[in-house]
Amino acid sequence: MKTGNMILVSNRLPTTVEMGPRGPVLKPSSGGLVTALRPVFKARKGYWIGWPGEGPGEEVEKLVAGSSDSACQLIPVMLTPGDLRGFYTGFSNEIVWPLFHDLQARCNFDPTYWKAYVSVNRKFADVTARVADHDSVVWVHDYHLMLLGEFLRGQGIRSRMGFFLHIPFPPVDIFEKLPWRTQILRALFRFDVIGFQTTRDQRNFLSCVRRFLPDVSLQRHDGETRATSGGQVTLIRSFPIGIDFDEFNTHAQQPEIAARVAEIRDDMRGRQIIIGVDRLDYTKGLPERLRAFQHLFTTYKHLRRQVSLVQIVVPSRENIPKYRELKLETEMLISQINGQFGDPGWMPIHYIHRSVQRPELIALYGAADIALVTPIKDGMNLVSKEFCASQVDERGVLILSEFAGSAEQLNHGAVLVNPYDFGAVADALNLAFCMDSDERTQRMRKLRRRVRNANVFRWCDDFCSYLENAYGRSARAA
Ligand code: GDG
Repeated sequence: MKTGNMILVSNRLPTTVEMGPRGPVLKPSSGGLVTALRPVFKARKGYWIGWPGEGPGEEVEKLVAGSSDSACQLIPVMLTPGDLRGFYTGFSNEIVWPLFHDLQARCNFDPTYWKAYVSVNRKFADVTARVADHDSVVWVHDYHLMLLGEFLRGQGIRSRMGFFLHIPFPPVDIFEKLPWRTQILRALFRFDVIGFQTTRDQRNFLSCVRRFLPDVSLQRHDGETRATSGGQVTLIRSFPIGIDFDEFNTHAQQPEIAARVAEIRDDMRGRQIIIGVDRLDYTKGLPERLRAFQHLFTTYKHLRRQVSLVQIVVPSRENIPKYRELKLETEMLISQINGQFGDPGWMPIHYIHRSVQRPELIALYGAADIALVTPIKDGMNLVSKEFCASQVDERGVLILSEFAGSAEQLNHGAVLVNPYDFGAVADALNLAFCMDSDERTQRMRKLRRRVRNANVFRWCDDFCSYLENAYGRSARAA
């Protein structure tokens, strides 16, 4: 079969337009999806379709079209402020994001959001249909674009089409709260392949299909499920996303980074460094982590002055009130802990509220003795993998939430915790603090092997060859 252009579609492009003093300028986008996909598409020919950020329409289109981020051509989907309110802030981030992370009480099921979601998915379909042909491979990413398959098929696009969900898929008793549950499930079955981060998400999705689409026939075989619905065959499987291991590993060994690692360790001399790196998001479990940290100094008094947490918090979705409240709560807890336990020679928490440059991030990962990665729910969590890839001297301990997707792969080397159990997180910190160097090395070696093998390039190849294969199989079945 002839393989045509790869067309990647995601809510955001890898570069975002921002207004500078002399007009719009392009900046790299942040967040897990773009970080993961950027290296894969740097070298690949094809198109990347997405929203480029806010700015004056024509200028933005010209700027994006002329940018040379990669071999891949960037195609902007222009959205109005109204689209962004209803589709992005509203449906995507006030309904799907909290619901799919099991936080139904945070949802705002405003019916106008659904209209905006439908209309923006149509806009994405219109732009995609302009470049897709029979031989294209269309790969749609994430929860913002769950209706795209249906609209593209409606426009007569018959090419291979896959969908990958970067966030968790919730259990049936949570998913059923979604007023548009049937429409969304139905639309997903217009893709040839639906991919999830973990087997847990795949299982949850299949339970929802059984409950709400009884006409879809499901056949399980060897980790994958073949779904037949109205003559179309869709294959469903988990594809845990990875990182570019070599990039972190190689950078971490460069002399400038090694020097920066030594400098950080010298600044924090006499104490173990605990690192936390998160977008400011309630799913990342920041208040819970801080409460566990507070608990640590009351139950393990000998650890006072012996450890410091360096917590990077990257600003995110600041126009949503719940995110602004979270920032206040986080900063209040940090100042409480520093006020309660700190003294002139020791600060329990070093708080960095901005995005740091990649080399500094790698140096911080490399300098840390312990990484504290405790989301209350996470599709995968790339930070847990980046920490391992940057630990070239293999002495760091990874404390990881059981509810991060990465726990399915990293359970043999990490210390797993329930992030809601403050006592257990404090115990894990004490265990990591006291762990001897042999055990640290043994655990970190296992982790690094796993992260190196299941890297992002393999993930991409796996998904794409599976999609190719699935298409062949469904074409034969049709
Ligand atoms: C979604 C899913 C899934 C963070 N701070 C800085 C910085 N980062 C980078 C990290 C990492 C990325 O941001 C965050 O990725 P995560 O996976 O932790 O989280 P989400 O943004 O929520 O991503 C998630 C992911 O998609 C991929 O499928 O794993 O579950 O929610 O790469 O390094 N980068 C720099 N400076 C910072 O200060 N340069």
